[in-house]
Formats: sequence, structure tokens, C-alpha cells
Amino acid sequence: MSSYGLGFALDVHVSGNHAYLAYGSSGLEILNISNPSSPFLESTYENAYGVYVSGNYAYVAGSRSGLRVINVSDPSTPTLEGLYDTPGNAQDVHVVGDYVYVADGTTGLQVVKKNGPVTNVSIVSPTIITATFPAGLTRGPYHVLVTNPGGQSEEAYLYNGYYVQSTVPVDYYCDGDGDTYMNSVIDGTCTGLGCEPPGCTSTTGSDCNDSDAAINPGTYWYQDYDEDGFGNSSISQQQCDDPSGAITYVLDSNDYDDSDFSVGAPVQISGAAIPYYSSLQSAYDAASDGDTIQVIAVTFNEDLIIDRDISATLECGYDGSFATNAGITTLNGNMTISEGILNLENFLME
Ligand SMILES: [Ca+2]
Ligand SMILES: [Ca+2]
Ligand SMILES: [Ca+2]
Ligand SMILES: [Ca+2]
Repeated sequence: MSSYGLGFALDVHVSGNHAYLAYGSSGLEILNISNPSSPFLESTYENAYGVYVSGNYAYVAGSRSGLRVINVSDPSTPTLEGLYDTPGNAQDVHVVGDYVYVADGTTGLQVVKKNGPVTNVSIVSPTIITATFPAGLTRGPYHVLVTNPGGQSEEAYLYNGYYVQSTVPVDYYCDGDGDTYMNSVIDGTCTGLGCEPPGCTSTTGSDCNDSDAAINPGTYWYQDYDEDGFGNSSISQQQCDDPSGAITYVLDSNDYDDSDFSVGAPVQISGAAIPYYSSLQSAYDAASDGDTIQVIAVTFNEDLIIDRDISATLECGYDGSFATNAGITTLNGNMTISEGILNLENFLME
């Protein structure tokens, strides 16, 4: 029987010819016990409230300083090889396989995965370190051991807000046309944590045309069977890419007769041909005071409500290309006038 030490020992782990004792704020003591009747102190290290030794490493629960990984391949000169600052106060530690289990005070159990070393560490600015990550690690804030850079202590660097950035370039995708869909092709490439420009992401987008806000995966394309540039509102496909093949698709949906090339949209506001309208009501609702609404000589099956404080003109009877208006436009429905003025030309109600 023998004993050693006069402090307040909290934990112990024996590995080979050495006993590792955790003495709280007094630190870790590594005792040589090759002769158990006369152990002697071989080295010490900082804060240690719990300790577990696996292979060449002592895993030390350092209370507020978190989990430390100490290389003890030479027990006379333990060296810090890594640390993980747990959210609570690390009290004890146990290692199984690739996982380190930490009893972390008020935050309970913390499980930390062991990874390979971070290599090629390079300080590029007062707040940024670049490094090569071991396989399986993604970008993010990590604690990395920097061996005494600039003569300062390792801890000073580790706790001064350094972030580790992968040196692997990241492709990013932006929303160039403001339609809320990110570009489906790469906008640029950058390196580092959060290096993407504001509003861009590092994940592929779905906008097949990022310079036109009208085209995105929510776009409706309308069949234009007669290829007059006006689409059939009742035949559409919702997708980003133009579905035109043997049959043409367009963004317009105002063709009055999609089997007649000479007849396109039936209604337009003079001087503002785009957008076109497919009904008298939709054109009237969009008109301003004094506007002339031009209408081709077809029959509209709708009710028309005139209730705005404007004066407008329905200039009816146009041919399909709005060149001349010698025909008659027919309204097969009711018209109600409650406010404003509507002038009518070449107009018939049935
Ligand atoms: Ca876009
Ligand atoms: Ca777009
Ligand atoms: Ca058409
Ligand atoms: Ca047509």
C-alpha cells in the first residue's frame, strides 16, 4: 500500500505504468506507478476535474475550460492537442470508440465526436483562420489548436473569436432578377465561412432564367397553337423552361381564338397595347380617365359593370390586328352603369 498527494483528488484513471489524477483547479497530475509502492510525480497539466486515458491521449474535463485532449505519449511532457469548449462546466469524461462523453454540469451529457487533425492551419486576419479539414467535416466555427502564434498563448487565440474556414471553394447562387428564385447556374465561387454575397446561397437554385423576373418555376406557359404570339388561357404548363416544341407556348394568355392567326387578344388600351386583355371588364378596370379601349368585332359573353369615376371610350368593331374598326362588337350579357362616363362606338348589346 502507498499513497500520494496532499490535494483534493477528484478522479483517477490508470493506463500502463501511469496513474492520471484530476485535482480540480490544481490540475492533472501524472504519476509513474511502475513501482506501486513508491509512485512519483512525472508531470502536471492545467485544470482537471475528470480524466480518461485512451491510447496516447488523456481526455480531461476542465470545468469551465471544457474538454481538453492532451497528448501523453511522453507522460513527462503532456501537450495540448485539441479542445472543445462545452456549453457547461465539464466535470467528468469517458471515451468509447470515436465518441467522447462529457458530464457537463448543468447542461448534462455532451457527446463529442473525435475527428482527425485539422491541418494547414493559417492565420489570414485577426478573426479568421483557414485550415484543411479532415474528411467529413463541413465549414463552421471550430476550436483549433494554434501552436503559440505570435508568441501569444494558445488559449488567447482560441477564445478570441477565431473561425475556421474551409479552404475548399464554395459555389454560390443568387437571385439576380428579384423573383425570389435563386439562379440554377453558378453565380460565383468563394472560399470561407459565409463568403457568399448577401442574399445568395451555396445550394443550387431553380431559376432557369435569372435575368427575367417573369420566368421562374412558378411561370405559366400558354399554348399558342396558331403561333400569333397570343396564348390559349385554357391550355397551360407551369414550369421554368419554355415547353415549346412542335407546339409553341407563350407567356400571353389572351388569344380570343387560338385557331385563327388573324385574331389575337380581343381588347387593348390604345397607346398601351401591352398588356392585352381577354375581357371588356378587365380592360375597363385597368383603364385611366380619358383612355380609349379598343375592342375587336367579336361577341363577349360577360356582364360589364361601369362603376368608376372616369370617362372612358369603348372603341369597338376592330379587325383582329386593330387596323380598322368597321365591324360591330357584341356584348351578350348585362351592362350596369352606376358611376362615370362610358362612350360607346360600334357596340351592340344582345
Ligand atoms: Ca431569380
Ligand atoms: Ca427568373
Ligand atoms: Ca395564338
Ligand atoms: Ca389567334
